[in-house]
Amino acid sequence: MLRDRRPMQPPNAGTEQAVRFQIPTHPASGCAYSPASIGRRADLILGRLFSFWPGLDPIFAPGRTAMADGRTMSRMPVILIGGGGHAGVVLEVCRAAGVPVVGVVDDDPDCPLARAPDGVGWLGRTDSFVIPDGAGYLIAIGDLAARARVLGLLDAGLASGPVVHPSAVVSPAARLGDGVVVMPGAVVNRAADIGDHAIVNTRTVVEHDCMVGANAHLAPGSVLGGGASVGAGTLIGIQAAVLPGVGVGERCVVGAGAVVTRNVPDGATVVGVPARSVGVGV
Ligand code: JB3
Repeated sequence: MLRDRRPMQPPNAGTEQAVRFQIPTHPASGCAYSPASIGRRADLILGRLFSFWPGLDPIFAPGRTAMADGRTMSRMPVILIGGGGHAGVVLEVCRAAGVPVVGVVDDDPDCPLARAPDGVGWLGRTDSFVIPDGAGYLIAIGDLAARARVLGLLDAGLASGPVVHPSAVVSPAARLGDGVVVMPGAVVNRAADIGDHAIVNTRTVVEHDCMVGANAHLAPGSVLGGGASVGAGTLIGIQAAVLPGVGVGERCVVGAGAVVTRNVPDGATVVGVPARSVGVGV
């Protein structure tokens, strides 16, 4: 993935592979004025307004959440990296939060998000896409290894700020890193710290004083007790729990429904109640 800090270019300038900041048209319908394409145009127009006149966006995005470090949720238009099932949910979170989505970058031009009637236009493949000025990226792939691979291709300065669904509750005394997506119904309590590009999935609870590393995935319904920690690149499975004060290392996998009662070393896979090691992690 390349970073292009030059001004926007006219169509067809430069290499054929460069994909520019443009209003995407839906590849399936090709219809310029379908409800979906109108939605995409609205996303893009709002994004342009926001980038030129930031004071406008509270009018359009009342669900914005203030962050403890003084930032607000992302206000820049975003490009989704990955266009599968997870990306569809990320798209809805962005729309609910008033964050404009420019389009999707996926190695498959026919990915589900590009095909969906309410989806967004396909912009290009990861290795040939040129990120335009004025947009940030959100990694919208669920698989942690794929996320890490894609992140390795990106310029860190371009990441979107955090995006929070309006139904989530995030303490003003919590910190969310860049590229974090907080899904519907999640709770992030006081003094919790969520690392860059981590996924706080649907109805997850991150209690007070938790530390979550970069690119970790807290799967739907998982619960971190107060002061628990989760290392970078670790998956906490669906409805798993980590008891208060317990630490899970980096690149671990905690199986669905597991209850972690003791510290877990880097790279371990643990399952069950209480959780026991069964091998190596991601
Ligand atoms: O369980 C829940 C709530 N969500 C799951 C999520 C966490 O992970 C979901 O049910 C899925 O199991 C999975 O969602 P995801 O990652 O969207 O998987 P899938 O539907 O298979 O879509 C992955 C998309 O990423 C595909 O369109 C791939 O082509 C694309 N992709 C994979 N590797 C990539 C890359 N795209 C780019 N640009 N670059 C890559 O390296």
